[in-house]
Amino acid sequence: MIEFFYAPTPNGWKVAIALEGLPYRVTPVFFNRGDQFKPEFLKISPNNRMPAIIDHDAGDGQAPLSVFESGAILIYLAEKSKRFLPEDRAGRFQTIQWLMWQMGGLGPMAGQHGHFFLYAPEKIPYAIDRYRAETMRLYKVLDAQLEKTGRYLAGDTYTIADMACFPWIMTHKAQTIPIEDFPNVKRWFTELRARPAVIRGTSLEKETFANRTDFASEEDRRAFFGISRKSSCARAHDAARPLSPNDGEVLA
Ligand SMILES: N[C@@H](CCC(=O)N[C@@H](CS)C(=O)NCC(=O)O)C(=O)O
Repeated sequence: MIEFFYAPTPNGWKVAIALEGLPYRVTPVFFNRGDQFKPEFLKISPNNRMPAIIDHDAGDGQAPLSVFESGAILIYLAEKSKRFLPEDRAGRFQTIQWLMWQMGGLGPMAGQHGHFFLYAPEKIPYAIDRYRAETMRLYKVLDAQLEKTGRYLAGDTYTIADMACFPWIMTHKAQTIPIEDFPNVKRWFTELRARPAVIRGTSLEKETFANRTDFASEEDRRAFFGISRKSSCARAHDAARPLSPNDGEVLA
């Protein structure tokens, strides 16, 4: 059984999608009560971020194995299930390079754009313009790759690279990124959001997190959402808007 430390954000959904079909249980990470800073969580995720997993059945009588960083978790799950990561070297590295592109580029840049565009207490045009331009550039790169393959990021096969990128493209509407300008991204996004595992993964534990702004006090709330340790995901959490993969309306 895999224990999945989860909150409903793009980085959480990547792993939720990949876990579909595997035996797992969810341990919710409530940012509003500081679960990510608790010592027992820091033992498995020293960067105080979700997602993280513990595989209690790591195989061959091995001790439970924990993994943090969503990209590493996706590779771990793909190796375990022998799905979504091609075995041939070319396909494997085609997948891994686009996964790394998401982890180092699309996620952080779209995340920063979401932060400055949607949630920052003051609107800073320089920051908004910088991250918007970079996010748009990355959409263009994604579009060109999807045009080249005609199907998925790594070719004809759906892989963990697609799972990693999809939840970030879900943010396009809230971030007013004109997806119409990226027809291959739109085609790919439309196909992926109809996949049952994607629908289930991106809807995981909606009810559990429905009321997630219940901070003990306004002071606690402000301390958590203060600039010093504020991530855009946590602000999305705070905003508690409905998450709906079917219309691409989601925050990040
Ligand atoms: N690179 C990390 C990023 C994880 C991350 O930023 N998680 C956010 C939610 S999307 C988080 O746990 N934030 C908690 C906080 O801001 O204290 C990954 O991909 O796993």
